[in-house]
Amino acid sequence: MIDLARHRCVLFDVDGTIAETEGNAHLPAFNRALAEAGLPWRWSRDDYARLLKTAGGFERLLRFAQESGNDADALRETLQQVHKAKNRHFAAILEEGGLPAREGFAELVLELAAAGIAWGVVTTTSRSNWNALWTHTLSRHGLPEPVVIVCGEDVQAKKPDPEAYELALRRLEMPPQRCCAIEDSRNGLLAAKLAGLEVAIVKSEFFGDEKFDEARVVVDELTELQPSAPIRTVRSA
Ligand code: XBP
Ligand code: MG
Repeated sequence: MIDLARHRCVLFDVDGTIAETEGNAHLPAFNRALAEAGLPWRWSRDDYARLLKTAGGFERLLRFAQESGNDADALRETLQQVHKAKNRHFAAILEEGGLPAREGFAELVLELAAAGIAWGVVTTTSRSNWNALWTHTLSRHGLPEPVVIVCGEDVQAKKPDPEAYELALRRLEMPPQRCCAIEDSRNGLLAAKLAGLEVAIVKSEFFGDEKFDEARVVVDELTELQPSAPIRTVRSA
């Protein structure tokens, strides 16, 4: 069980948790940027499922370059440009209006607010991607603004390192016992647990089969998480 009402702030991961951004926006944006750069690589959904084990879009590009036998160091600058272009395409895809928040997200944040519980964002995606999601997808729901936002640029080490969660707690001036995290991936789960937080997992498109034993609860949808109604633990198969 997880009782969100015991906490003063609920920290949300972004990709896969607030919206299914990976397959619907990051992946097509990567492929557009790779084509634009004249690189012959195109990623399928299966390629991307494997590459997602590496957190961070730039790190993902570097890893792919190494695995496909390229001199990743020589390609570093090109890949930095590809990553920037990917984030521009990501914003354009969201601006086109194609990506809703996950079912139950807006309702959950509004229920938390009504119960006096704040919400925050702890992601290792780029800040521009968070801004695009807020502007084009989330702002229409009339939500209170998150009380803390930690993005990839704010940390040296991405998830599963706990740095992003530790920074959020410092900014909030709260101990980990007063907050909990909602994540969709094992990397995110480990980052939050290492920072001392209780974690709820909501299963997502690419990470549904990962190992989530350390989570307090595993659910299929955010609609199953409510501040007023603690729910029973449902373990992944
Ligand atoms: C998100 C990521 C990111 C996105 C791409 O992790 O792993 O790398 O896939 O974003 P989380 P960038 O939200 O779980 O912290 O290209 O901006 O890195
Ligand atoms: Mg995620």
